[in-house]
Amino acid sequence: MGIAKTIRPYHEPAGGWGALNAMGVALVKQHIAISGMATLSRMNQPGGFDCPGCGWADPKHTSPFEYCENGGKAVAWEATTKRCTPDFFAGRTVGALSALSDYELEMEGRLTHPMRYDAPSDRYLPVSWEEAFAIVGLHLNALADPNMADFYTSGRASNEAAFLYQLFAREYGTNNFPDCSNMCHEATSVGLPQSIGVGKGTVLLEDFEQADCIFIFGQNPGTNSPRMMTELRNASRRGATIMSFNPFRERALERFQSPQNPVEMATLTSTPISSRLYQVKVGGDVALIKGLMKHLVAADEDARAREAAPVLDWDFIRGHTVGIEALVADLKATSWADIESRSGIARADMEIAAQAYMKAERAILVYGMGITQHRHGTQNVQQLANLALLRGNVGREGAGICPVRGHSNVQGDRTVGITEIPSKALLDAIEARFGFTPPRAFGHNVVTALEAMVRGETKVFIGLGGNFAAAIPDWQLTQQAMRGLDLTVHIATKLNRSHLVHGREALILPCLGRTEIDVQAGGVQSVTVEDSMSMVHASTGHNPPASEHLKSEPAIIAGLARATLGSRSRVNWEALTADYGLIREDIEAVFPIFQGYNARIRQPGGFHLTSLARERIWATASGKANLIVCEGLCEDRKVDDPDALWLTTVRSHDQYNTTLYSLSDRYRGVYGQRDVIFLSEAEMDKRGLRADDRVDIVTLSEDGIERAVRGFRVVPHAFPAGSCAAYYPETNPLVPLYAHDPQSFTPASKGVPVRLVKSDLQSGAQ
Ligand SMILES: Nc1nc2c(c(=O)[nH]1)N[C@H]1C(S)=C(S)[C@@H](COP(=O)(O)OP(=O)(O)OC[C@H]3O[C@@H](n4cnc5c(=O)[nH]c(N)nc54)[C@H](O)[C@@H]3O)O[C@H]1N2
Ligand SMILES: Nc1nc2c(c(=O)[nH]1)N[C@H]1C(S)=C(S)[C@@H](COP(=O)(O)OP(=O)(O)OC[C@H]3O[C@@H](n4cnc5c(=O)[nH]c(N)nc54)[C@H](O)[C@@H]3O)O[C@H]1N2
Ligand SMILES: [Mo]
Repeated sequence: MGIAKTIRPYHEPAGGWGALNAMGVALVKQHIAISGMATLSRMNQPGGFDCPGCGWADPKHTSPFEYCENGGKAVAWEATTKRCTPDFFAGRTVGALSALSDYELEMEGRLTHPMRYDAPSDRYLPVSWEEAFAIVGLHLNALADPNMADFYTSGRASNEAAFLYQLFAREYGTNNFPDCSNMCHEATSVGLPQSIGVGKGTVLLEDFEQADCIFIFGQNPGTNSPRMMTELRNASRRGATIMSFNPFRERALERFQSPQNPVEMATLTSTPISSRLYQVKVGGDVALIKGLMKHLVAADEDARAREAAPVLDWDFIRGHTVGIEALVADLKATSWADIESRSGIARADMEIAAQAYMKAERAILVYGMGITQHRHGTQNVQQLANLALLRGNVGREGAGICPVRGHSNVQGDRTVGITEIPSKALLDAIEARFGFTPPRAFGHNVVTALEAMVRGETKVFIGLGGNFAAAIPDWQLTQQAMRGLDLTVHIATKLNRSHLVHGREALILPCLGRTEIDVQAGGVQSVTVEDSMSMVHASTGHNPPASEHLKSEPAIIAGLARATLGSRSRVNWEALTADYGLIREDIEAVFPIFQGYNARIRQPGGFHLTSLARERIWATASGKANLIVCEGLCEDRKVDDPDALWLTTVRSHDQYNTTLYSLSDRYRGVYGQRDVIFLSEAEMDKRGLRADDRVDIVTLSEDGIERAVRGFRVVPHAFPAGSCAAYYPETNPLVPLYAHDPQSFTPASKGVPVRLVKSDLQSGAQ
């Protein structure tokens, strides 16, 4: 790694030459030369592959090469020329591998062979595909109840792979589909349907061209969806008001230099993005949004008293919503003092934002993990929906709610049936199409899956991608539970922690990545994905596979299904693997919104899955959009420790979830290290701490169990009172499994009550 551990504030705008330079470094690190650049040029192009990075949309997938630093890193990570071969495994016990860091594990490169854990030698040894499939079949068929197995999905899987996966698990007999989105946008999937009848966003990329006002809550686009910066930069240049609400002053939310713009690059100029950044306290969003709405309601009453134009959109509210009286009553009953102290933002400052919002003809509310990953995540989402509805900002051009999805196909996986709480319509449609009776009982989400593992009820875990063991909360408890399983199976492209935190038997099944050519009996195959704006389009790999032994995800799932279900299966797995067009025909039969699927993906840019809320049709029980009251200000649990701080766990600029591209975080000025905690000077003074001191971070647990990470370096940062931040996943041991949103079960990884203890350790090792 070789980078000195330094803290050096970053004064440049986001993007720009720093981003181009970082991209070059990533290519060199992955040993990719010119061919890497050729690969990049096919990203998000007609006939090319969909970027395996984030779920942000592309301008119809028809624009010239759109440069994105972190998209480029995601591709370089997959297209690396490094290989993790059986020789590598032969030389190391799993015990020895466990001592390597997550960064070192993935730096070994692409997995090349199916591997099986051999307990006597504590090593992974090569295994044939047929044998691997048979082992899974044996285990699954030996279970007394199919609900003793869990089928996890990470959101990179294509629609075709995800559909086959749910079909396999449902024919086998379970709805146990813990999914990465359970830790991510589940508060959206649960909260928005109650408010507006759909669990997805209501905007298209075009809407950004028309919005006068864009508010960004708890989302870091410069790092996690850099292609969104193009929309923000254009909006800013047009004179739209952009404001952000985030405990960090994220650099890209302040200033951005577009690597696509020759003038900005040559003259080292940049575009200011947010006209104001509100540094809300960690967990203070319900208070903040209520403050904004309280201003709107007051301004509306004032306007109406003066017989001026109303501030609220009363035609919309009366015609399309229910609950306005209760909402207004709640806002009036909530005091400014409470709103200010809980949000950390002064009433007068909130008024400036409210004024900008009420002046705007069309506003978009964008949000990310800072909103969803709380015990009150669903309530956060619903208060944002209220804010949009009060001014009729849903179902109009240039306006809407925009949850920014994480993984590139996390939304699509959900659309094609990865859900532990299937509707009757879905199960009936599966039964009608395939002729087997799927289980009706609801299954596990991530939290309930982990609880069942902890209780010893689960025996088999299968992971379609992802790094479950590292992404989950409460490692001490949950990783130990994973080690108690009979069998763990991971369909993966690179070695990661989850392969080492294994059950008594374990398999690693290496698969093709999205950039690679997928040849099946019926010829070269494409897959399809759905982005954050509900656009569905095809993705076709062009690189030769990393190894001749790899199989595609659909082929692996079909292999598992055949070995498990044998002749009792009603599904023709071979035919579906030979031609993914047939999988799409099945998807279309089960989900009528995909009508004309195979034809429509041939259109450049793909097609849009209509969202009813966009048409102002409300698929709620009331038939209207619901203005939902949230009691109080979500003070989280009473924490009686006067030294308590609220910790939020965030991504650096150089990671993709549990994958670390480097140990640095350029925009936040941190180099060569990740064991740091960001804290304001005021909070440091209170604790007698100085910059570079080392502290242990200890959760204020409710169950008496000690949760701590040790030796983290204090980095002064202008941060709100009572709040602090550190990196995910290093701090996942601090997030208790019980600390989740009771409605959506999203772990509260953005709101952990902690205290700091001076540490003797000089490194961040636990
Ligand atoms: N390069 C890259 N791209 C990615 C990913 C990646 O790891 N790397 N991950 C992908 C995935 S799966 C996802 S879900 C998305 C995640 O993308 P984001 O939603 O941007 O995720 P985070 O970085 O976890 O946190 C978002 C922001 O929330 C702020 N925040 C923290 N706590 C609070 C709070 O209490 N209130 C408010 N208002 N803000 C808060 C943080 O300061 C941070 O700026 O990105 C996707 N894209
Ligand atoms: N404390 C805390 N915890 C969090 C979060 C947080 O903000 N804070 N964020 C949460 C969120 S938003 C999410 S989405 C989860 C992420 O949880 P996951 O989705 O489970 O994790 P990733 O790190 O994205 O998974 C990386 C692994 O995916 C595999 N992989 C990559 N590409 C492919 C592919 O094409 N096919 C297959 N089969 N495998 C592939 C590689 O082996 C790689 O090691 O973590 C959650 N956990
Ligand atoms: Mo995510």
